[in-house]
Amino acid sequence: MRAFLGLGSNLGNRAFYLSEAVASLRRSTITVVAVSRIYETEPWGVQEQPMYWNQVIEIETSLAPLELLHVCQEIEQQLGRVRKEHWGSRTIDIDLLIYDNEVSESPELKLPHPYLEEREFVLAPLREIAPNLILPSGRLINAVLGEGKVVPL
Ligand code: PH2
Ligand code: MG
Ligand code: MG
Repeated sequence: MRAFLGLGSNLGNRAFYLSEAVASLRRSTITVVAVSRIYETEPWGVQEQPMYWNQVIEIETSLAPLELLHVCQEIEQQLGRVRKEHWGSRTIDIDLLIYDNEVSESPELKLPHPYLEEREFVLAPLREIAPNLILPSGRLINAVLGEGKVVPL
């Protein structure tokens, strides 16, 4: 199945955490098909925290959505993620944005990602690697602009 993952880091060596996350995904059963540039982005939600670095990758996987989520969570833990405040600072966050045409409303996993189309820190890197993507709302990604300032590195 084809899926898109969103990566974010705003604690410590952000370049290291992003590249280690991609390397760890590659070492698992996941094939990384495309990797966007890194974008420096203003914090969305809770504003009093350091600037984020965000990236989106396209993957091919035979893992089911929950299995993929668990692989992502394991990598977050290996990279020192500590969950404190909701939307707070983190060394690494790996989110499932889109998984094929899967829709999930379970408490553990919401698909597509509920804020996908509002956040420019997700849309900008996603637009870069998938300019013809039709978003879950049915709109072409090139026609949708999210909120928040983002600058490619
Ligand atoms: N992640 C959040 C909350 N706010 N802001 C930016 N710029 N980038 C993120 O990855 C991010 C955020 C919760 O996961
Ligand atoms: Mg997130
Ligand atoms: Mg997350």
